[in-house]
Amino acid sequence: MLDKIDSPADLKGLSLAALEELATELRHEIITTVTTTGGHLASNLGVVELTIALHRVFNSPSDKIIWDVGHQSYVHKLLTGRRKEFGSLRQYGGLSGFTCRDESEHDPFGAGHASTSISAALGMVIARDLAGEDYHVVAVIGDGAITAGMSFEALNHAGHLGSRLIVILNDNGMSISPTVGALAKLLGRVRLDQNLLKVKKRGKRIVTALPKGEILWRLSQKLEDRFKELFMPTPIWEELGFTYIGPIDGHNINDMETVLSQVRDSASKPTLVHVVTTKGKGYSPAESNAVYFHGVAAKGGGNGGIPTYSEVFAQTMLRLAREEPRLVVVTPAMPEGNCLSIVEAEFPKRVFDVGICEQHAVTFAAGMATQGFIPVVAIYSTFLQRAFDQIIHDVCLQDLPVVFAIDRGGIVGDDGKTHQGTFDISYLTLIPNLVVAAPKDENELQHLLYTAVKSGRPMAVRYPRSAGLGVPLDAELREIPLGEGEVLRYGEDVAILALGSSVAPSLEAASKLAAKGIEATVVNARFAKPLDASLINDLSSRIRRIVTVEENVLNGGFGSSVNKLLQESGRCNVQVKNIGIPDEFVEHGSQAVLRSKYGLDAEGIARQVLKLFPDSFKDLSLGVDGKAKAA
Ligand SMILES: Cc1ncc(C[n+]2csc(CCOP(=O)(O)OP(=O)(O)O)c2C)c(N)n1
Repeated sequence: MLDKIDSPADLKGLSLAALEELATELRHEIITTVTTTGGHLASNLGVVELTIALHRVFNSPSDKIIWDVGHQSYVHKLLTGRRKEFGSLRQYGGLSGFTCRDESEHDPFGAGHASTSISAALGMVIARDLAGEDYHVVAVIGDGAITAGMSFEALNHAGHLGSRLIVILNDNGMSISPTVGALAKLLGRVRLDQNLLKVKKRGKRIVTALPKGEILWRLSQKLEDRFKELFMPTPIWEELGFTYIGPIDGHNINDMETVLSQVRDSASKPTLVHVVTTKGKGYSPAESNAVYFHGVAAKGGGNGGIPTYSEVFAQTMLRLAREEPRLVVVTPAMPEGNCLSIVEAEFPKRVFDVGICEQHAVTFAAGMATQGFIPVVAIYSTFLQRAFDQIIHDVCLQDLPVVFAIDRGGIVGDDGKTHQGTFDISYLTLIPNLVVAAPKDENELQHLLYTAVKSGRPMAVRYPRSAGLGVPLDAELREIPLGEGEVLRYGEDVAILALGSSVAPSLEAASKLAAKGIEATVVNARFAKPLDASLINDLSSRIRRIVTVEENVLNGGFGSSVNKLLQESGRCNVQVKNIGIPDEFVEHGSQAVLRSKYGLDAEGIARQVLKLFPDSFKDLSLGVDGKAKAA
């Protein structure tokens, strides 16, 4: 079946039996591919029938289907002409793991971050109406993503405008972890109600056989009304100005087609169709453990037993929570990614999953800090972008002691452009009062977290997505003086100032350079703010070439702060080279491939340092394999 589908048009004439067969093949294709390439598995298995129904009822690309987050768009990709490239999912140069406007005309809006679909869809709706056109706009959003403030801002606005917009709420009860919050509870009652409805249907068959005056009959009518009052979430959506339809079984293609066709043909105002699905549907390991199978790693991964930075973060939090009763941890819907289960298990009242609500997470933490608590916001670099103003206005302006534990800083790899953590050093170092640090290894991570918790200041500690370097973890935690770097290696030809994950490859680059007769000093900067001004000034008074290395955009990054310092210190005679990410978005691919592309691995760093040397060194240029090449 799947071989015959090149575009959604090929779905239109198929029988229900053929569609069900197609659903099975789609699941098979997704399971075999994603368990090799890595990617979002359970979410995609849950939307197979929904995606088929959407593409049969609507006419993409003239009708616009917008997938929130875009992580569940694999079925959509397979049905919209991307089957042949599907094996390249998330690989360098291959298909993106999310929706992407550059990839297909069937992706009207790119995503990767959650909760943008209703706003984008509403924008398209208004553009359509202003242009006098007549297509349908459908936003598909999960029960996790709809809890974000941005979704509610959009719902509120959509209800106010009253224009024809279709929102499909794909409710599987799960974000990555179980969805949290009052709305989740309300939706949970509806899902429960589905089961109750089944029981009720059976009961009704018996009861309707009774004469109308019977007590049992009257009781059943009362119960039915009570069920509706108790369980149906209609009022909340209706009050927001939407027509509510549902709940519908999201694995029944027929039912969905019937409802979606009705909505397509008759809705004239915002309409929310509530579809209930099972995350991981059709693959029992994923159905029974949707959290684990939300995202799976590519084949051949593994850390060789070395703990990841995220794991060391969580272990450190556990230690600190035992010693410091004022410590609390806040996560915006990422307890899994941040490995927080060990902390939550021991301190369930001091770990807060606030949902996909980064802005709220930061201000919520600020509020707790005003009352003497020490909140640690555990967050991915890319998602912290959402809370830029909250960091400035609510935390730093009031100089509150909130710790930002920033995971996935730098190049994250296969999630691609939407997820790279390559901006945080820039957007954090410009904020007054904030200390910004990055450890050279997992041992230093624990000391910097300890330092941050003790500091009484707003402080960010940024670390990469990877296993640690395998260094031993000190038993005693110690405070590192704020703004103090360390010299790891001495050499008089060039000083390489490296930040965080760039320290290890810089050291390796220094060894390569030494083999060619160039002696490099290597500094673990540790702090992007405040800089170790005395160390940098001292080095620049003795060494004529300064190189900075960071996994961050060069604009406004660590290197640019060093440049400013050198300029202010009047070091005009020093030759400076900044190594980092140029002014562009970093696409998807493995971390190794991307680091090599941007010259951020040892080889690339050594090659760029060599360029600083006069003609006498030219014949020392390194080949791509790291061996010296004769000029
Ligand atoms: C702003 C933002 N925060 C966090 C994430 C990480 N994330 C990706 S998918 C997801 C869960 C989404 O849940 P839901 O919308 O219910 O979709 P499901 O996977 O259950 O189908 C989260 C938290 C993100 N993509 N964007």
